Amino acid sequence: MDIKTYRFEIHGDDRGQLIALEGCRNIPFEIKRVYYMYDTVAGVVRGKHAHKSLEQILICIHGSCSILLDDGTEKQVITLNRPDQGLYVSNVMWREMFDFSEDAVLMVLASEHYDEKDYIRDYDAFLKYIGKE
Ligand code: T46
Repeated sequence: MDIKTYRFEIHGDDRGQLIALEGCRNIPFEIKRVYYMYDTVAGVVRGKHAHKSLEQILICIHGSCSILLDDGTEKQVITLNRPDQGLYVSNVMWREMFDFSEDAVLMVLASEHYDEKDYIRDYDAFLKYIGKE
């Protein structure tokens, strides 16, 4: 599986660090939505779905967490633990987020507005959708 990760430029000076994210520049799509999760309960697994069209970049801007990506053939786990590291998650990719540190803040940049109809929340339905059933 071809996993795409990004390392964003850090504009650091004697005041501290700053990272700038711009749609269609260092983010590969127009950003239509930003959301983030924090205070995640220990041991919880989030996600467990795929999207029909949505593309996203996941950035753990504080703390750490792990992301399982599954294209229906292969699975890979990526650990996010740096505010300058982004993980591209394409459409039609099953994802699960787990192993959140207590202080984790996972920020997501999304290519589309929220649309429940874009979700595939059942794994067998996902396999069927991609013709792997
Ligand atoms: C994804 C992974 C990485 C909204 O009202 N607007 C939103 O933009 C989002 C993302 C969620 N919600 C509501 C819908 C649910 O009532 O927030 C609640 C929790 O959402 P969900 O259970 O879908 O959260 P996760 O963490 O399982 O999944 C989220 C995204 O939904 C999903 O697109 O790829 O993060």
